[in-house]
Amino acid sequence: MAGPMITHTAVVFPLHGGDVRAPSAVFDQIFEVFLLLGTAVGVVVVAYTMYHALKYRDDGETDPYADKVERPEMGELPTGGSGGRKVFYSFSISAIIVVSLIAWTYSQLLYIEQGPDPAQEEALEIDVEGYRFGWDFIYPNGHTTNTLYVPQDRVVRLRVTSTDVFHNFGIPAVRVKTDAVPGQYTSAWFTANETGNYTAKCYELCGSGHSLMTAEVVVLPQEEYEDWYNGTAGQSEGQTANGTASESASLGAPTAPAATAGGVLA
Ligand SMILES: [Cu+2]
Repeated sequence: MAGPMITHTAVVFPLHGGDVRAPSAVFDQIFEVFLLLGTAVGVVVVAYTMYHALKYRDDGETDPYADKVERPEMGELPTGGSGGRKVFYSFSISAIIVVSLIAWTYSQLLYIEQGPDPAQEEALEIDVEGYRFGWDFIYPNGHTTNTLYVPQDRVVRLRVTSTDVFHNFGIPAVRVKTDAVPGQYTSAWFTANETGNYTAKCYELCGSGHSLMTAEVVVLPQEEYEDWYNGTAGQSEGQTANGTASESASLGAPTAPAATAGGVLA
């Protein structure tokens, strides 16, 4: 693919910015539903087991039900006394619950994959370039930073790539994470509902500085972000990939092939 395409679009803040369901809310809900159902299943199974262990315990007496029930022989499938209806219902209800859960979870993950309707929400697009060992953030006006500034309650679409080796860009606080692969772009999106400082990290082992390959993420109120963005023209702080590559080479880190390091995004 050719170099990063930077489109010059006006910054427009939609009035319904906070309406979009954030990925963090989606993942939290999936977690809560599974936690709740898992707990419910655990309680039912353990309670049922304990109850029957107690009820049918060997208390030293002879079988008090000997004349009332017909005991299954060794190897015979118990029918539960009603033609296997109990087994049938248990299986059916379990299957319905499991299949519904899979379908629901899948629909939630599809939403994460596709992102909110572009007609409903105009996204802020930021290019992310990983290199050993740091991140450049390139804004629609071409401004480049090493700190990711984003407005609160706004859909942010990231186009992530790498200028040398495989990296992986992730911000745990807003539940976004995607591969940074040289020569191609992967996209991911998030909305940050609360202002504050967060940390982005590299999640693909990429060399001696991998664990230090972090970037600060600052979520600003929309007006503050707009002020910052309007004052950014012509004062970029990003590092070039080539400069970083030669730095790491002098530190003894393995150097990527020339075609990957410099050629792809030149
Ligand atoms: Cu990395």
